Amino acid sequence: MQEMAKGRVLLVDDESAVVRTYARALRRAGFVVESAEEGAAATALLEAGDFDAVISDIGMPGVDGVAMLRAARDRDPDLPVMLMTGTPELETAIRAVELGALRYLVKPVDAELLTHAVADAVRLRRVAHMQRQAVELYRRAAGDATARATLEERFERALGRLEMVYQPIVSWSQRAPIAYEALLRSHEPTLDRPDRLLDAAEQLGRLHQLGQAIRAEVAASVDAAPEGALLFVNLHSSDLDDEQLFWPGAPLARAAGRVVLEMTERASLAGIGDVRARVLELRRLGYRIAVDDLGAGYAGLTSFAQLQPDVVKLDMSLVRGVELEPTKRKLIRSICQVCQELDITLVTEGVETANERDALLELGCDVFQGYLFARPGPPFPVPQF
Ligand code: G
Ligand code: MN
Repeated sequence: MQEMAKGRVLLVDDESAVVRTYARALRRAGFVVESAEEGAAATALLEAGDFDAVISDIGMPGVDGVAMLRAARDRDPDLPVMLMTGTPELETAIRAVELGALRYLVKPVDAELLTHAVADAVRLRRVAHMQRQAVELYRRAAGDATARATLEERFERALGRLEMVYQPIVSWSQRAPIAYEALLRSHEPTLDRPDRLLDAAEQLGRLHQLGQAIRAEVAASVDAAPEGALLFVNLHSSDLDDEQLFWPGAPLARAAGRVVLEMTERASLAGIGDVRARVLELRRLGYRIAVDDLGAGYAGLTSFAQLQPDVVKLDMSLVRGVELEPTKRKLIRSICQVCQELDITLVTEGVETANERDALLELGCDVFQGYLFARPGPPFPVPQF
């Protein structure tokens, strides 16, 4: 069996006798040696081959050893280069070390010293290579762990700093709020938007925990709500898979008679087992059910049949500019009629202007939510009429 090579070495010197002698010593010690007698040829070899070490004369015509050293290190910072000189000068020695030469050898170099120096260099080269790989692995692992830890930490802080704000839902004919929608906020600055907080909960598999925290917050505010006003609470579709939602003793369940649970049309209910039965169970607990964002999702009117809602909330995209768009008006008029026939309360969301309000009134709507009446705020904002 052929003995495994100890490493590939590039030997450069403009004196062929030196090249011959040193190459023989290195080969005898088990190295594979390639050689060049001037800098340009050496540089070409460096570009083509992958060497474990370079040993080069300094003073050569053309590309000298120092220039070659610079080129070699630019290409591969882990490549050990040793420089030799017959006329040692302090200045070149300093330059060589500055450029990262591993050693500075004075000719004639003893064969044993030469082979030891090259063996050390090759070993260093391998260690450097492994170190680089290890650092790379470590960086990748550490990066993942840091990202996870920080999201987890931020989510934890956000949970501790939850706040529910409330926006009135008003009856125009009564000129009074009939309900308030609870909306999620957090004082954790990096997760202060509800969509970000929900995304984080989803990524961390903690949606149920967030839902429970929201329901507990709302439950704690029920007694402070204006008399007779209902509280609307947004459910995430995954909350339907949370047993806690169905416990009769859970904090919000005890106030179920005053609570309307909103199920959004934006997210699909596919994947949630037997939605009908679960919604029926919520009704048995005393909750009322609303379909949220009607007109924004893909479920279309099927959710009417599936959820048999007490309340339907028309998405603000249908409300926006309603006074200018006959198609929107036609659609809203039909929805309004259907809701009246089925005894469903229709809420139009996102009413921002008096023109929108008036157009909606003309179409038969009476219950509004939007900045025109009040922005969401701490419990419980008084709407303007
Ligand atoms: O998806 P859902 O309908 O639950 O979302 C209600 C969101 O709409 C809240 O974030 C609330 O702040 C926002 N909102 C409420 N009223 C208005 C409004 O008049 N205009 C706009 N652009 N947003 C509103
Ligand atoms: Mn809502």
